[in-house]
Amino acid sequence: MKNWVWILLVSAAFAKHEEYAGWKSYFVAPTTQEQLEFLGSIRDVLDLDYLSYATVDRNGLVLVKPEHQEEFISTLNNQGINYRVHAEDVKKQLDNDDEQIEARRSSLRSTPEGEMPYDNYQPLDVIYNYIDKVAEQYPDVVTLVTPANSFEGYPIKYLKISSSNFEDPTKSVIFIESTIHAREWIAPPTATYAIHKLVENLTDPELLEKFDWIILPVANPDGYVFSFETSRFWRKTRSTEFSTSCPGVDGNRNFDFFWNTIGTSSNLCADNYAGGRPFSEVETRVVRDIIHEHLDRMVMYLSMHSYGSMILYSWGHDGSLSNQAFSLHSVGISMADAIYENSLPHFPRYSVGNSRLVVGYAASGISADYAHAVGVPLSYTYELPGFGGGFVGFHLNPRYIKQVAEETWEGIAVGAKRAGALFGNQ
Ligand code: 0X9
Ligand code: ZN
Repeated sequence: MKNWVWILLVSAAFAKHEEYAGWKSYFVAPTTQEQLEFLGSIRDVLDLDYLSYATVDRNGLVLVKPEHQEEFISTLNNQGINYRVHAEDVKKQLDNDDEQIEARRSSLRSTPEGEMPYDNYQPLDVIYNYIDKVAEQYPDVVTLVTPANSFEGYPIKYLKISSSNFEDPTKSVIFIESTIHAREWIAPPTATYAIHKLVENLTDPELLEKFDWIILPVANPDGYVFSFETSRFWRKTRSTEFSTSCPGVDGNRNFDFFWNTIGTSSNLCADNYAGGRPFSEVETRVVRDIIHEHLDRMVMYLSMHSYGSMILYSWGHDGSLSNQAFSLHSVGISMADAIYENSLPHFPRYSVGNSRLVVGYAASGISADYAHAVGVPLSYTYELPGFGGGFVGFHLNPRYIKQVAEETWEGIAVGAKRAGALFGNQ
């Protein structure tokens, strides 16, 4: 083959974001619960990818593939649902985002080894260096646990944080799991910031006197790395057990709670593919095992996702309420209030409610429902702030990462205290 052909082939293969050529993104603005439900119902039919969820009074953002553009537009027009184009050319927008993030990276000081910067999105090795360093520097309070390797062989790491080595049976356990969905890059900073506030900068000693903490900042390291290096919108794991051409399982559909009954796809290439069986993924088994190991003392489980500014609770498959609904709602509101008090005026206010009703579509096999079903009294999915709060293209502007980490921590801290008071042994 001629040299220039090789050059063309190689550059095409490595051109970034090429797979998103022809995709468009739209803001959608449902004005009634029926319209919101309708948007949820066409998700699978048109293979739509909601990056940010709408509520009745707030825009959502949806990615639409080239082959579904026409039908998407005509369907929305028929239903009278308001929309407007966000990015005419998703690939170009991603290229712009990259440039801005890179420009920001090069204008900032370089980060000393083992520090966790909050001025930009961080690759896995920076997060892992930070976790390792904290564990090394604070051995009396922090234990690093590597229960397994991911499908591709990255260690899955979590920290146990305790002033009594997890040996005091009267303390309540709080579990923060983050980034089971790869592309949700605002999640890891909220988890590492919680570590920071419990270990390096403890301003509220009660949080260690009464609680033991488990923090898993990147539950899906394979997917996270893949979303940095190859496909920005990668969501799933990267396992190839069920397909080599379409790897990956949606970690938040892989838990054994009404598994694969609704809001999942049997198409192996779909973003909400539930896997061949419950807990087929090592990444979800790690989360399951942590829940069971500490179940007798675990009062709150948080699964950190994005985007939408929502605090969601059970049940996600049918929209019914659990018999803990009052506590779930009341503590959810307390967390949202604490966040609001520490938020910025132009950030959207959190919505709190049943996940199926607030998001507009049903989902089965989600981690928060599993945790609640097996006995964690307070179990939530956090959809962290995104669009509307200052975006560069598809990213929450990196200048707001710190803000989100800080305000989310205020919510978590209030939630922990209320969880301890309601369900703890002290
Ligand atoms: O779909 C999910 O797994 C969660 N949203 S995300 O954008 N982070 O993927 C939300 C699950 C909420 N539950 C229901 N919709 N029932
Ligand atoms: Zn998610």
